[in-house]
Amino acid sequence: MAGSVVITGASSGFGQASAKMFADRGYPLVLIARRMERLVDLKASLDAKAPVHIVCLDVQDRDAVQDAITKLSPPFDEVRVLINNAGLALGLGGADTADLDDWEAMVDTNVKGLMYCTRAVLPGMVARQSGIIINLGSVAGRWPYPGGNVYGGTKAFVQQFSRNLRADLQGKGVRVSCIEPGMCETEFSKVRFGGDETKADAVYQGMKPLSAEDIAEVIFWVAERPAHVNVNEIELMPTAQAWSPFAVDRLLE
Ligand code: NDP
Ligand code: 8X3
Repeated sequence: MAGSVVITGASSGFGQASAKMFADRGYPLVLIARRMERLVDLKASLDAKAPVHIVCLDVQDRDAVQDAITKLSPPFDEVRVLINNAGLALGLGGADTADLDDWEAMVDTNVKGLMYCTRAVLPGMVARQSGIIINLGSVAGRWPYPGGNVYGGTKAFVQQFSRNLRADLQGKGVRVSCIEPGMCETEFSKVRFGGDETKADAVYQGMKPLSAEDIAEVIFWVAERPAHVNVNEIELMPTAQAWSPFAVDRLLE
């Protein structure tokens, strides 16, 4: 296969499911996350199917991201697909009580980390006049909900950054897509609630959420469209999820 697939946040959820899907087709994989032991286990499970290079780094670390991408050697050095997936929500509190450290960590990861990875792969893609960047947005970047505050704001950035990348990259042979899922059962809610599994489980109680494999299938389909087809945005939700009416605070006189 020509070109590698770089997946950030490959140690869990969408990233891990995507790694398995691309490995089944033999693509050289560059798998990035902070938890080394997870990456080692994943590589061991994929080694028979595809070449796998693991990189333990924090996408918030600009120099580490740049270094990891520029030092890739064959068969990984020509990045064909970047899946900008590493990200997180921290907390579901109101804006007046939220923890500023949580807010900064979301901005540093979901916005700045995604920027660093994008900037690191783009010169090579533009020089080769080919490649695709697939960004993980969220319904939270399109629709407000209580407690979504900064998390939703970071995902709105991802949506608009994706569109602006399309504008910059027009005529350069590089495609950009933004995938915006709704509720999906991964480690996402466990992370959001600081490891509280009871709270995380309650999010998906009594409904059927999307699975990581559902999202990996969409990512794979988007990546595999022919070079002249750019899927701009895809929003998807579990059938059980939809919108609420406007909230109205009625002042009783
Ligand atoms: P998971 O928590 O299961 O996976 C998140 C992945 O991101 C992990 O592999 C984690 O690895 C990695 N990650 C987090 N922070 C960093 C960092 N600073 N540096 C490197 N890697 C990092 O969540 P999902 O798979 O559900 O989420 C993936 C993406 O999809 C996120 O961007 C999320 O916001 C988005 N999303 C999720 C939805 C959901 O309902 N699950 C819906 C819509 C969008 P490690 O901890 O090892 O670094
Ligand atoms: C994750 C989906 O609805 O929990 O991005 O914000 S949601």
